[in-house]
Parts: sequence; C-alpha cells; structure tokens
Amino acid sequence: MKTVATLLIEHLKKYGVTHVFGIPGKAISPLVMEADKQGIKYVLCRHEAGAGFAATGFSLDSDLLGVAIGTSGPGGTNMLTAAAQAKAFNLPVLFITGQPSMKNVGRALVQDSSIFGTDLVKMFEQVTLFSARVERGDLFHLYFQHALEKAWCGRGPVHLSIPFDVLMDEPHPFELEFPIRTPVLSSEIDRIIPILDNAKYPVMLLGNGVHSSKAYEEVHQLAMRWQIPVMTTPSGKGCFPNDSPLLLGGLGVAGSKDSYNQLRHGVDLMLVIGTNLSDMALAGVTSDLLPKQVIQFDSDLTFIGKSIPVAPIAVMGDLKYNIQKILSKTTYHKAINQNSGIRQVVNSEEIGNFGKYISTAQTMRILRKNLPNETLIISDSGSHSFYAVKYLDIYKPGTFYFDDFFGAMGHAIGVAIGAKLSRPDCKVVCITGDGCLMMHGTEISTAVCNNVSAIFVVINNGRLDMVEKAMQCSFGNVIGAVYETPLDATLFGRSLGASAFCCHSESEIENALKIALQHHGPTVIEVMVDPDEIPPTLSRET
Ligand SMILES: Cc1ncc(C[n+]2csc(CCOP(=O)(O)OP(=O)(O)O)c2C)c(N)n1
Ligand SMILES: [Mg+2]
Repeated sequence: MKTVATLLIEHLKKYGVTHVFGIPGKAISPLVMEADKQGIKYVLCRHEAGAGFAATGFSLDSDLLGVAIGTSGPGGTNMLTAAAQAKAFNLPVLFITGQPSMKNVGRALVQDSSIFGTDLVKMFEQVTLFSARVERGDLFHLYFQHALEKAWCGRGPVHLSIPFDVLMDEPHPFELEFPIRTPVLSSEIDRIIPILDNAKYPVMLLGNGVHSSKAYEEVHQLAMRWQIPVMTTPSGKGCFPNDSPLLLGGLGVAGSKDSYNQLRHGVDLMLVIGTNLSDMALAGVTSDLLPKQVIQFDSDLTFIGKSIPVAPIAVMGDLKYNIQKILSKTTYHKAINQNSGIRQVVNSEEIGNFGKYISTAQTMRILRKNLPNETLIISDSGSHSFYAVKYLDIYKPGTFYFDDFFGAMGHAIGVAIGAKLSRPDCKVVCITGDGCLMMHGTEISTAVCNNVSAIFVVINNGRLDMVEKAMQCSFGNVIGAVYETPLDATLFGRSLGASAFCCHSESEIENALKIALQHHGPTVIEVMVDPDEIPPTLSRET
C-alpha cells in the first residue's frame, strides 16, 4: 500500500513537476522525504513567501503546476502573501501546508493549524480558489482532484492542509489524470462582429488576462484585421510587440502620450481584453476621454461594467478561444491607412539628463539594447517597474511580466528563480528595487545553492521611491520612505555567494550584462540611479 505522501508525489511527477519549493518542518517532512525519494527536487528556500513566489514562477511560462510546501503554523502564514500574489497572476499553484496529526486535534499542539490554533484553511480561503483540510486519507483522492481542477481550469492558486498522520495514511491507491481545460464560448460572438466592422474609431486595451491565456497571436490578428490601435495596461505590458505600428503604448500609470491622444481624438468602440480596469489601468482617463461603446472580454464577471460608466457587451469565457472564433467567422480585412494617426516611431518619448547619476529610464533602454529579445523579464513592485513599463520595449509578446494589482514587494525575485528552473533554456532577468531586495533578496541565496543562472538588476535609489515620491507630491512631506543607511546590493549579493557588480554608467551596465549572460549561477547587477528622477508614476498624462 502507498501512503498519501507517496501518491501525491507520484502524481506530481506524472504531471511533469520537477521542482517543489519550501522550507521543511516536522508536519510536512514525509512529503519532503517522498519528493526526494521519487526524484522531484525539493528546493530549499529562505522564506516561505519566497518559496511560494518561486512556485508561482515555476508555473509562469511553463504550463506546469507550481507547488509550494510549507509547514504548519508560521510556515503557512508566511506563504499567504505568495498565494495572494499567485492569484493576481492567475497562475495554478498548489500550496500545501502541514498540520499536527488529526488524532491529537483539540489538545494544545505546537504550530497547530486546525480550528484550535492558527486556522490556515480559513486564512487561505481569501487568497485561493479552494482551501481545504484533508482530514482522512480516504478523502485525499477527491480533495486533490478538486484542487487540481480549480487550479488548472480556474487559473489560480489552491491550498490543501494535510495533517501528519493523514500524509502517512494508506488509502486505496488511485490514478488521476491531470484536468483538461474546456474553453467556454460566448454567445455574443455573432453580435459583435458587425459592431467591429462598423466602428470608425476603435481601440483595444489589453491587460494581464492576455498573458494568462497566452492569446498573443489572437489579439495581434484581431488588431491587424480591423486595423485597431492597441493600448496596454501596466500589467498588460508585453502582450503586444513594441515594434508594431498599431501599438500606442500604455494606458493608466506610466501610460504613453499616444494612448491619451488617441482617446482625445474620440473613440467609438473600446475592446477591453483581459483587464479588470483597475485604477492603475484607468489613471488619467477623465470622463471626456471615455469610449462610446465597450466590449469586454473576460472569464470573470466580478469587475465587468464597474469602472467605465458605459454598459459593456460582456464576452465571457476563455478570451483566446473567443477571439479565435471571431477570426474564424469572418474574412474581413480593413485596408491599412498610412495616415491613421497611429504613431510611427517606437518609444520616442524623451529622457532627461540626470547629471552624475544614471537615469532609471535610461537604464531600461540599456537593458533592452543588451538583452536578447527572447529574455524573460519579471519586474517587481515599485517605481523601477513603472520605468520598465514606460521605457523598456518588448518585441516578443510574453517576455515581460509585471503585476500591478497585488504587487507584493520582492515577489519578482522568487518568481524569476522558479521561472528559470522550469525554463532552464531561457534567459531570465528580474528587475527589482533596493526596498524589494531588503524584503526578499535572501532568495538569491536559494539561486546560488541551486545554480540558478538568473540576473537580478537592482535599481538602487536608497529609498522606497514609489511611496516617497507619492508622499512628497500629495503631502509635501516624506515619512519613513528613505533608508538612513542604504543597502549595498553588491556586497549583499556577494555575501550570499552571487556574482555581483555595482554600476554607475552605461558602459558598466553593458559590461556586467555581458558577463552575467555567460555566467553559470546568479548575478546581481546593482545600478546606482538618480534618487531625484521623477518616476512615470508622477508624470501621468492628464
Ligand atoms: C509587501 C509590500 N509592502 C509595501 C508595499 C507598498 N510599496 C509599493 S512600491 C514600494 C517601494 C518599493 O521600493 P523599492 O523596491 O526600492 O522600489 P522603488 O520604488 O524605489 O523603485 C512600497 C513600499 C508593497 N507593494 N508591498
Ligand atoms: Mg528603491
């Protein structure tokens, strides 16, 4: 007979999971042992949040399930932030937490995660699509199946709390195939085709849902066929190639002049694709800039029709599939209008000169010039990412990820490590800040110990710039956003065993990148940037 731990790991192996991430503790040690026995690498991380971020990265671009394993009590509470982050990315991550044996529940137990202690099942409910405690070995099969279906078909994290004695239980063995997504077709397709044909001034607004459903080719075809100018939300950056003449650039925070000018000209139809239209995406979109009609593609009703006061036509279901249907139902091709007013020059916005420091905006241009176009870039939470959204051109869709919805500081560090482990052939770069590094930079030690050749570009401005600039702007005063003793990211990186460079100029960054791209193991590239540069978060268009 096989234990629950054995069956669980056997199935993960069958599903192609090669790495699981976590920090051990007594309650989950049978699972850790079993992973090792069956040849799944248990990646020892430095913090359970980092483990959860890495599991998220593992599933980011791989079509694989991410798995994070944390012990009961604090192991689980540490992983909560990562579950919320995976939810914002719409990624299938299985969070497993331990629990002292069921037979002892109700007594005083160290690190108890039952209803008598730190009830992790309840805590994870808010940040996952499914959270349950497996109270007996014979329940495991159906709980596991339901968790997989929710994670895969619902695109999001799930949580199972499995007590120690349940992990050691020997239920009837079972074989479970990995779930298959059944795409849902909207009933609105036939209705919207003539609306598309008749729109005189349409635009498309793409969000992170395009990343989640990998609908890059479909949105490109849609834009090309109807010659629709395209804007991206901050987290939709990288859904559409920067060298397409149809791309206007960003909308919302760090948006482009071209996007706002297009709205000023008047828009009779906006195709909103894979974005919940958060305040980040609509910053600066005043009532006079609103479109007359909206068609919104999404798989979730929650935020449809909530942000723009125009009743939308909702195209519910898998957006990739629905757009494929639209494309297959018509052979329409609008003639290309050379004088459509769409911008002709890629990312032409001026960058100022910043004296003795290097500008962060300029750093983004240097990164683009020196990184192969297929490099997978994951950007963290802070001003540095909004510089990336605005100034880092992306030519290959699906090579830039930034979450503007939950935005846990430091998540991109772990995400980059997990992404590199699931896609070892791919160059992976994390753009992060000194504040983010202070929070979760110790995961670079995980990268060192697992020989993960990811590059960590640390934009060091000695502060929590995004907050500092916003405080200064709103209150004329700054409290608690500047480090009295700034971080030496180069020394920090070296102390963890990484190769590290401190850069003050374009040539130093170029040299460091050249070496890092060939290096086996992680590299920290610290860029000393101007702390007084005005970030794109403050230079909104309206
Ligand atoms: C866990 C967490 N705490 C606080 C915040 C709020 N916050 C957003 S960006 C930011 C500053 C990040 O600092 P740094 O990494 O140095 O980036 P910079 O803005 O300086 O480029 C803060 C505090 C957050 N996003 N996540
Ligand atoms: Mg900073």
